[in-house]
Amino acid sequence: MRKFPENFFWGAAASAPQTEGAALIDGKSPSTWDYWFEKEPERFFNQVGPKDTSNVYYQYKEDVQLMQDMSLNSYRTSISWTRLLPDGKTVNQSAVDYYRAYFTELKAKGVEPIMNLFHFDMPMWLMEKGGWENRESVDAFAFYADTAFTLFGDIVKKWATFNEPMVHIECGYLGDAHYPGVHDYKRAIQVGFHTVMAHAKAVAAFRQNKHNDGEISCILNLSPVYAKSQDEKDQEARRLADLLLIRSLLDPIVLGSFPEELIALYKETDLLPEMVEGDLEIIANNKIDFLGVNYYQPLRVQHQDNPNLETITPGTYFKGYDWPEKRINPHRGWEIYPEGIYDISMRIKNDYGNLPWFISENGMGVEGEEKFIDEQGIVQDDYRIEFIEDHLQFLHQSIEEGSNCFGYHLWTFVDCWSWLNAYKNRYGFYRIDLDDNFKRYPKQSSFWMKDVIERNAIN
Ligand code: BGP
Repeated sequence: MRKFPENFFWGAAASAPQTEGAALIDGKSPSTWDYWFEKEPERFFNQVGPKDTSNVYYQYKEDVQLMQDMSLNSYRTSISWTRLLPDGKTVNQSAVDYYRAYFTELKAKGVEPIMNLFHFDMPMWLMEKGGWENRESVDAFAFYADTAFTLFGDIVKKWATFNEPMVHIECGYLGDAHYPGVHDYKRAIQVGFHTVMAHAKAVAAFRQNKHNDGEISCILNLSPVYAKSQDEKDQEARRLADLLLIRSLLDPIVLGSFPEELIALYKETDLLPEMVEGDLEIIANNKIDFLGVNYYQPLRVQHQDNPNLETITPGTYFKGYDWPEKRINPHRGWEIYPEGIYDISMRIKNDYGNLPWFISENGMGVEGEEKFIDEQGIVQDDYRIEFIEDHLQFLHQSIEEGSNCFGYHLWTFVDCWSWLNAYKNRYGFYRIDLDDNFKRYPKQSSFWMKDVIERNAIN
């Protein structure tokens, strides 16, 4: 039996825009997702939109009860910026009532709330002014963060500023999975810089805010990067992929400064973002207390021939490759590589001061999961149990070797809506029946996990 440390955080993760529903109800103003769905519903899987996320706004009590029944001791979700401050300035009292009641309920049932502030849900009023491209977004976010600390700091003791900021940068400005879906590396880097500034100013507000005595973090997707070979060129591709996709955010957020190699590369390619005097000092002075790490699959890269420096993108420097021995999740196509969790863990220990951290997301998406429902209505998700157990083994090993990991959260508790993919891939411990008022049914993995949590151990 492999025991986990005492008081280990066992839980699950979600976000407001993916679970709340009540999209434009009780004063909430539109985020880019509400707007986009209205404009182009055909982009979304089966044309299911933000109104039809997991209905948590109305069913949170039932969910919290299920969490307690499963013995979860922590849960991460987010606050919706456009629900709390519909115009960016005025507090919406129904939002305050809802969040206070929800967080109080979690606490009352022994589930520690970890609250994140931004999970890809840019307010539309701000997007109309350029979103993260506009410097105004930095102070707008810091104001929102400070408001949340004041209103909820007496209940919430663990906070996060952003979830996977690399995703809104990449998917919105180097791809088209997020609004506005443009392809422009210079703009992407400016968005990235303003995001880091917004994070640092929110941390600064947190340190000054008298209404809370908690701790603050940021949640990053840290897919470890592996090279195709030991060949020098492939190793260089690995180093660049890691620099652009991992260290560009991890370093300023944890260490307080951007890697020198990154600044040099941006100077060389005329991509340095615009900064205001004093910005780097604010970043240096506002480091986090703990880190959230989302891990699904690694990134495998090889050298890219003929870099095209005119239409520069991260792919200019490296390209992906198919690793022949890959273990694949056949229901989602993503690689399964539990060893990756060990490598991340050791890296935080060795290169990032052994900062306290937790797995803030790990999980297995399954398309067409209804085919695994048995006569009792239970999804027989042995594949998910195996997935979690394999990852926990490597996590456990790293803790034995001194990693400062304090928790593991599965993505997600009840099946939720996932952006353009809507309900295509299911991830939850609980299945949601969309044809029957979002009714919740346990999956086999929820029984298995309850047992792990109660023993605080895996076999
Ligand atoms: C993470 C996000 C989540 C969620 C998850 C699953 O990157 O933080 O919001 O979407 O990925 O992704 P998908 O539903 O696309 O399989």
